[in-house]
Amino acid sequence: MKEQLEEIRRRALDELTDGASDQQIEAVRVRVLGRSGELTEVMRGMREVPQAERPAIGQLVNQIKRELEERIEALKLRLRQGALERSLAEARLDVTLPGARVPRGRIHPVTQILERMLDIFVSMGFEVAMTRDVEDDFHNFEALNFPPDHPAREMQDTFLVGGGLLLRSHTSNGQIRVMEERKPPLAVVCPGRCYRRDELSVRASPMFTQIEGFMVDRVGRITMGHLKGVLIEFLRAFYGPETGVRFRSSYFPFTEPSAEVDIHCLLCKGAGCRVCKHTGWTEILGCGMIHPNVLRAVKLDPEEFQGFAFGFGVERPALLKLGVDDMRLFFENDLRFLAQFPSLAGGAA
Ligand code: 2U9
Repeated sequence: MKEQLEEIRRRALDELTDGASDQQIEAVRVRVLGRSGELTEVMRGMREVPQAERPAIGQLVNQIKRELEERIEALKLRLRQGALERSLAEARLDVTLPGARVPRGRIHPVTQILERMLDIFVSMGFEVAMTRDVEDDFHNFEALNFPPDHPAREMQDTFLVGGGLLLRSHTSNGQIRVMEERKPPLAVVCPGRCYRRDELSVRASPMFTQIEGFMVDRVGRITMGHLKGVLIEFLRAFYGPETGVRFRSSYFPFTEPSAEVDIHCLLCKGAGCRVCKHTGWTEILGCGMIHPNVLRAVKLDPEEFQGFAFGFGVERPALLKLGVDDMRLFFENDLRFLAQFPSLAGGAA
């Protein structure tokens, strides 16, 4: 039996060579050490071995078992290490290589100006409400006291999209919707895109950005004085504390009384130049006390409530503030132009 055991050991060790694969090692393990493997079979035959020789045979079996287990473990460890080294060599990462530069975007100059303007109104306690671009005739015209035959309602002035809908021609629709949904006191600014059938030119665009705002409370609490105070505060915060401001009486269907507001020409500071046609002033916004018919349209009693409203375009102040001389540049998406207005959110080129 001893010779039989030595033979099992010799054959196993012959097969467990340094170059043996995982499968070969496993095959030897199962054949020799497995539950019905060769060593187990030998142990079964112990009954025929004389009593006196049994301990020596038992010891030999255990020794062979240990020896083969150790050899198998050593070979498996070597295989694992080899696999790890190969994978490290193949998937080597050079951490000293320079990283790929991720181009960072910038906030569009008109949006930057819009946000600066909104910040000023928010600092005065106004809320910001974003409202819809596609609107119905009631919210864009009728509720704002536009007579049925007003030229702005004509197809040549407003984009009609069918089904009684149109692209809003001002953000006043937003203020109507806010007043329909909520009761005064309200102080809200509505920024957004507006659309009019103008040709794209140096000074105008068929799509432009507006901010309109309003404040409504009980009669006597909001006056033309508050309107002037809010607008002068806004204009001096945006254009500088020395900016000259004047109010001229005007007409809009949705406000009564109405006014247009001029600031000193930014170029000549009021002295008069070609840009301001030698008047020293630039028209910058429109405003007024909300017309009683507009309040009635949103089911507010004009005997009980009163308020002011104002509106202005953002692109023209952006042109003045950024020293750009052609409105079309804002809409062409030429990165060489846009990259000239780095913003807080933008990175290096
Ligand atoms: C409601 C009531 C009144 C908003 C106003 C103006 C005067 C105005 C234009 C200036 C140049 C817009 O960009 S522009 O074409 N706007 O002059 N807007 S008062 O009046 C409102 C708005 C909503 C419910």
